[in-house]
Amino acid sequence: MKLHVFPPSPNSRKVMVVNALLGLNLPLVPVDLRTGAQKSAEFMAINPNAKTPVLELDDGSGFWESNAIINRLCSGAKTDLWPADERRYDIMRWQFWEASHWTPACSKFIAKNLFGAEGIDMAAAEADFARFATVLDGVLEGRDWLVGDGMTTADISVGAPLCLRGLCHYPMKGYANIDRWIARLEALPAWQQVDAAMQAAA
Ligand SMILES: N[C@@H](CCC(=O)N[C@@H](CS)C(=O)NCC(=O)O)C(=O)O
Repeated sequence: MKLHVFPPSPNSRKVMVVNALLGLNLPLVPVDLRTGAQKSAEFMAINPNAKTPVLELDDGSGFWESNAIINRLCSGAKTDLWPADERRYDIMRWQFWEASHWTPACSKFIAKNLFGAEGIDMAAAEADFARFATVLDGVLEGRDWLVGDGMTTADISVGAPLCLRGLCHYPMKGYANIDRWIARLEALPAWQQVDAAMQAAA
């Protein structure tokens, strides 16, 4: 198996962190989104959505959607990152929340401050960000991790978009529980390894 990734992207970060955390050492195939490599016929044969990341399986087919990829990788490794009990429903809940609400809220700041997009209503973007950051911060009150007592793929999925919070000026003031929780993720060597790959690709 191989992972097709663009290291600066939060969704690629998820699969790269899990690859490192589990010591899978799956080869990383870089896909430079800035050059449109994701739209090549070769790449679209493994992901017709023309998006990274993709897990290329041994038969050459592509398995896409970052949250599904990380759960699948963990399932093969039998790790508490994806525990084989009811915590999985809670993890999936956070992963749906991340994809449906959290990443879209962060994306407005990425579009404006990284890609220079014009015409975004930034007041609305700030309100949207505050709405969901308040939910996350509230749930993290008195907790180290989102689900159960240990880190799971929920933390990796929800934490990933925050890798761009400084660069893209997310309005992060006033969320002390998020600050503490993301610092825990950022202390992981696996997270730092992806930071290095992100900087090298930038
Ligand atoms: N829901 C998908 C989203 C993937 C996604 O949006 N990837 C972005 C990078 S973070 C991408 O490849 N964008 C390139 C494009 O849209 O052309 C997942 O979680 O894997």
